[in-house]
Amino acid sequence: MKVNQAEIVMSAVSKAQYPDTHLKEIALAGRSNVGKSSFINTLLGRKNLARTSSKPGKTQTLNFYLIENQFYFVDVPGYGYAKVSKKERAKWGKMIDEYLLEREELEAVVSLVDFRHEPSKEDCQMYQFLKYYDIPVIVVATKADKIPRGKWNKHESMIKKALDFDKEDDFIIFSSVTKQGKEEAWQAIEHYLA
Ligand SMILES: Nc1nc2c(ncn2[C@@H]2O[C@H](COP(=O)(O)OP(=O)(O)OP(=O)(O)O)[C@@H](O)[C@H]2O)c(=O)[nH]1
Ligand SMILES: [Mg+2]
Repeated sequence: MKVNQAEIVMSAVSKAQYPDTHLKEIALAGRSNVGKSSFINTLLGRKNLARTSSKPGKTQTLNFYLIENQFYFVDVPGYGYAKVSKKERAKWGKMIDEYLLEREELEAVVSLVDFRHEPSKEDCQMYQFLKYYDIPVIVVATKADKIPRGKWNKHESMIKKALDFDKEDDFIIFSSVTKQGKEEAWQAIEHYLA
C-alpha cells in the first residue's frame, strides 16, 4: 500500500476516547523499545509521525493513526518497562486488555519481538494471550539489520520455539533501517483489511 495520508487522530486512555468511525484497526504490540513506532513510520514512509525514542516507555497511550481514511494503526504502549510504579503498570495492563479483548474494530495484532534476542516472558505471554483469544496475529521480528543474514535462520528458529509459534501465522523479519520486510508486512496487514 502506498500511503499518502496519515494522521494521528487520538491518544486514548479509555474506551470512551476510541474513535467511533467503525473503521478496521490493526494494533501494534510489543515490549517497550522493540520498534513499534518505527514500524509504523516505516510502513507509512514517514520519518517521525509516530514518536520514536531511545528512552523506553515513550508511548503511554493508545495512539490511533488514521491511514488513507481507510483504517487505523493503533500503537499500544510497550509492556515490560520496569521504571514505572506497579500501580501505573496495572493501569496500562487493564487498558491494553480492555482494548484487545473488547474492541470489535480490531482485525489483527502485529506482535513485535526483537530479532536479536530470545523472546521475553512478556513476549511469550502476549503471543499466547492472542492465540488463546483467537485474535489474529502477525509476528514481526525487528532490528534484523543488527543480525548478519547467515544467522537469520537460527534466530528465526530460536524465536519460534520460544513462542510456541503456530506455523499458520505470519512471521516477518523486519528492519526499519533497511526496510527489510516492509512489503511482506503490508501484504499480511492488507489481508486483514480486505
Ligand atoms: N537498528 C535498528 N534500530 C531500530 C529499529 N527499529 C527501531 N529501532 C530503534 O529502537 C529504538 C526504539 O524504537 P521505537 O520505535 O521508539 O520503539 P517503541 O516500541 O515504539 O517504544 P515505546 O514507544 O517506548 O514502547 C529507537 O532508538 C529506534 O531508532 C530497527 O529496525 N533497527
Ligand atoms: Mg512507541
